[in-house]
Amino acid sequence: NPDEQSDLVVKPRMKSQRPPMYKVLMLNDDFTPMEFVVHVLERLFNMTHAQAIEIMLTVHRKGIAVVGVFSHEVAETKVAQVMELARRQQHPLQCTMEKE
Ligand code: NFA
Repeated sequence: NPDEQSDLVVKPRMKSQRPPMYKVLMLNDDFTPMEFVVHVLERLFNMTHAQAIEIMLTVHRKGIAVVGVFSHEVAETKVAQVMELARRQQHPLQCTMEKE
């Protein structure tokens, strides 16, 4: 009976469609003040002061760190907000996003 399960007849299974998530990454540079980075992390990524210092130091030491994981739309907004705050203060701070 071809409708019975066998090795050759496979029931279609629905894949659970979770939306892709995006890492927001912050890059180190030699000029942006540490306190500005901490301020950005507190303000835009809802971190405590202690968390913000920890992540800022990770970026400073390792060159790059994930600062959050969001939907595509939220990640794009966060990147744009970081870049706008940095631009307004004329800091070269860079922020980007990539698919998880
Ligand atoms: N490296 C910067 C400094 O020494 C601090 C910094 C940390 C910049 C994280 C960018 C990102 N002032």
